[in-house]
Amino acid sequence: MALKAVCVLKGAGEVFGTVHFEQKTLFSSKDGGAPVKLTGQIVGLTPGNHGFHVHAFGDNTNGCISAGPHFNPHNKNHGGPKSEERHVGDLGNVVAGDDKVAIIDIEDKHLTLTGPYSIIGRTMVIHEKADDLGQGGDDESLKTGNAGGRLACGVIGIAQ
Ligand SMILES: [Cu+2]
Ligand SMILES: [Zn+2]
Repeated sequence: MALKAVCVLKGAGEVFGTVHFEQKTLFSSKDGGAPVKLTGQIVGLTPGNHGFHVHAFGDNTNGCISAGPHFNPHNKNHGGPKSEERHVGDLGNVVAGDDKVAIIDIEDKHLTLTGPYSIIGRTMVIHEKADDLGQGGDDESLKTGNAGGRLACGVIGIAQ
């Protein structure tokens, strides 16, 4: 049985997108189960890298800012998706082409759709700038990756 979730990202500007999530077993990879697969696309982006994260709260009351910081249940520093030291929500960058479209095709071992650390009910955010993956050499790099403003976001919900 696979768990499925979906997120529709919207913002104040022209950026929007859809992300589908799928996890093949009920356990996260860290518990010996399956990684989460993310597929979809985000449009309206400037060409290049854009930080892409799961943020802590499923709250869009004041737009994407209400989603709070990166989802970080284990109190780690910010990092890249392949770093051992990373927030659970750290998915690195997605890359937009000259057509302003970023195709999302990610497999991540830290995310899970079940249990106490499930990302369902939290928010996906696409950022203005590139995520430096914690390598920027300043304090902000270890918190946000210096990815700048929040262009669009959406709450991750259960899909059929
Ligand atoms: Cu973010
Ligand atoms: Zn982070």
